[in-house]
Amino acid sequence: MITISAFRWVPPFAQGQVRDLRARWALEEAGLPYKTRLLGQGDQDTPEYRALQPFGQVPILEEDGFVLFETGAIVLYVAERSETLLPKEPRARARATQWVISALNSIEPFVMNVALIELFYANEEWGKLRLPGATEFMNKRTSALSKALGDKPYLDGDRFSVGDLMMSTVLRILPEITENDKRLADYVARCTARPAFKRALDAQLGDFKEAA
Ligand SMILES: N[C@@H](CCC(=O)N[C@@H](CS)C(=O)NCC(=O)O)C(=O)O
Repeated sequence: MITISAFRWVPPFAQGQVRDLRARWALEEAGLPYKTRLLGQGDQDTPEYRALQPFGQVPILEEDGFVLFETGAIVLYVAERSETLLPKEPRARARATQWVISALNSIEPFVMNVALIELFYANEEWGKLRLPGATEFMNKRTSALSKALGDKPYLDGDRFSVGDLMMSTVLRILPEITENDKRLADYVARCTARPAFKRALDAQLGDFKEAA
């Protein structure tokens, strides 16, 4: 059975955001059962875990001795077993992959620039100076994304794919993105209304509740 690593507990602001959610959601969409390997304080820095995840982060996926890190790689690995996530038609598959990479490479870094300042450096002088520029850059990217989405329900048209799974998890990192853009708000709401997302979120939150 597949195992996903996750933190045993994180502070409330991070609950529902930790990136094992992406892996859990993909597994739920694919109908694949999984168990969790919950990391306590310090476990991420043990040589054993670092050998599996060089940066000491969650999640990793383990299956029969095979180990994978990076959520992009993990959701694509899982998506290979789910036509819901990855269409069979080669060009539609390529476009779904394109949106996964776009979420991680063209949107997430700019969202994280803002999120990190807001969460950890809002009271630092440099943070106050940097925030408007970082926000402006992020907004440029998210409004371009909104335009590309247009009136379509999903990024590639009528069909949800692993690209939407990744993009919607990136967009929900910062509530202000969807508060300022109705089209992206509707898009994220559409993606996260999927029963598989709800199961994944409940599972992550359930693990935190158990540990509290
Ligand atoms: N690029 C990585 C990022 C993973 C990541 O940032 N994980 C966070 C939790 S959401 C983490 O483990 N943070 C602890 C740390 O970086 O030390 C991925 O997509 O898998």
